[in-house]
Amino acid sequence: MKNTEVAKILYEIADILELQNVEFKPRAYRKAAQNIESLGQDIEEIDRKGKLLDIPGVGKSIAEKIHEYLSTGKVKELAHLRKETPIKVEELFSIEGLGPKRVKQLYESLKIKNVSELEKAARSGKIRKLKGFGEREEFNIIRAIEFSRSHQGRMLLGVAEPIAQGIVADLKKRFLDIISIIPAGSLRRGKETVGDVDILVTATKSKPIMDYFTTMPDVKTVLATGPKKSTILLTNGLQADLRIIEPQSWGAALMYFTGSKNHNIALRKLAISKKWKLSEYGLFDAKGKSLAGKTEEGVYRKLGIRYIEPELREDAGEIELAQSENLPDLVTIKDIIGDFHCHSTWSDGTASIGEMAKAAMDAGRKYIVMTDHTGVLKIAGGLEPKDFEKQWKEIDTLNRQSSKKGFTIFKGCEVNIMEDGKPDLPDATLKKMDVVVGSIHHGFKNPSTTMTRRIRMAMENPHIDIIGHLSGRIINKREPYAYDFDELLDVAKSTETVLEINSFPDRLDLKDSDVREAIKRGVTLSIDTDSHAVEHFLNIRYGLSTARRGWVTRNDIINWMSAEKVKDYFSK
Ligand code: DGT
Ligand code: CA
Ligand code: CA
Ligand code: ZN
Repeated sequence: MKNTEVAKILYEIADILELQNVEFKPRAYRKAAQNIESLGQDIEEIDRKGKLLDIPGVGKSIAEKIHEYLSTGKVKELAHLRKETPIKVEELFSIEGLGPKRVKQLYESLKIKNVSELEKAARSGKIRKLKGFGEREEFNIIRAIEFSRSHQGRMLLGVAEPIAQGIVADLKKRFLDIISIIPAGSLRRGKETVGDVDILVTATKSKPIMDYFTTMPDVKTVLATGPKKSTILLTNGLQADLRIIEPQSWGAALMYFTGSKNHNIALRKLAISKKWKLSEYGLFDAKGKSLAGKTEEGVYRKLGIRYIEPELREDAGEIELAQSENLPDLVTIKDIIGDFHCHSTWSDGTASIGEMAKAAMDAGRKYIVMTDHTGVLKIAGGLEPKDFEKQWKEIDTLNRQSSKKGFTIFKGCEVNIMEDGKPDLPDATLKKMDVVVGSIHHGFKNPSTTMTRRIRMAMENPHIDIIGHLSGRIINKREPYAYDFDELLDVAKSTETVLEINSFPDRLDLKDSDVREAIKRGVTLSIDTDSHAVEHFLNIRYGLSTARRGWVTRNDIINWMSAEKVKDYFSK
């Protein structure tokens, strides 16, 4: 599928047009790109059928460019734009703090076109002299460049997973003799980023599968190839291995290549303590006789321990607990019937409340809390008290319709926690809402004592129920704010404030290790999508894997509660 590639081209056109101060068009290109990214269908197939115009947001001119790209591999207009504005936009935008306005200013005043020129200018003290910049901004740019450099090469789980599943689905469709196929490695363990994808396959005839894998349309480079294993780099930047596995070794290989490496090492030690040998080929006794290997369950059982879910396989105490039958019963998707954080066109979402409710219902939820942005966030279309009054009328109407389907829309908001720790909506408005999420969206760079006090005050506010994306990190882009997590866990516990696990692929905030710490301390969590578009409800699986990696059980979260119980829970 070339969907990601096409979207990337459209995003680039949007970025350059924005730098050229062109109005409206950037938004149209972005919208089309978003829709193409989340399309279930292959864009090439749609193009072949001449149905590009049926894609929402794709008009005649965008359709022409897509067709041109798919048939020639180029877009003349983009080449022209790049010549007019020769800036590596995507590269510069990946540096935290740089948006269109600043990138434009840097280009016009210092001719900065890419990150390496940016770094040179910053290190030689040229940036601090620009209007609107100072020493602090210059220092922040250098830090952001270093941060981004040290995180390169790892792809977000939410980007890699759909691509990997796409490859798996394609192979399954083409080769009907495939017995088992699965992406193992860090992806199967649900890690927030993956270095590469490790696909395992068992089939009666492996050569044609391998041949196809290394010549698929999206392959950019074949890094290694052989009868049992090949490694490819895709045009979208993903690196993937395909390994052919013998059926009798399937379980052992799946365990081995799921990892983690430390989990494997600990298991191997356990085998050795029984005078056995564990490898990717199976579990063998001292004489080399096979004891297990066909299934993962069989190998764990033979080793005398309960099956360990992939998300727990980090050698973080899971093997000991599996030996004593004390593994946690991890939360599953069945436990998630509600979503406490999503947005509509009332603020910066792309769909109406009704459309969002329908999408949540389709994703298996029984209720959502509508949490549009509030006042201060003008760019995100923040709502004022009188806007909420109007929004509630719409919600009441929708609820009268959807109650027949057993679905509830709760009234809420994502209120800004201001620098003084206060919400930017009056208490009188907050009081009328069912659930209030409080988040920080500006003023990130204060010292730890200030940030801790600010968040503490929000938790102590009786109207704020949930703290959204507490750390504020953006994976591969922005570090968490400075704050005293330990102290805040105490405050969350004593004020009964819920902490969110935000499922957005580049947030996953709280992160896995913080999740584990939070529940150890008895803090209650919610797993939410923060959806800004209908397709975002599907991101719940990434929040879920983060929760599972943090050893979360059903009792640690609020998402299993029925709508009636939610009302009850938050009215006290
Ligand atoms: P990644 O790709 O960096 O996100 O992380 P993984 O965990 O997918 O690591 P990767 O792709 O290098 O290898 C996949 C699995 O194969 C890994 O989780 C465990 C296993 N493995 C790889 N190298 C070794 C090794 O030297 N010893 C052991 N015991 N296992 C290994
Ligand atoms: Ca891997
Ligand atoms: Ca690998
Ligand atoms: Zn939000």
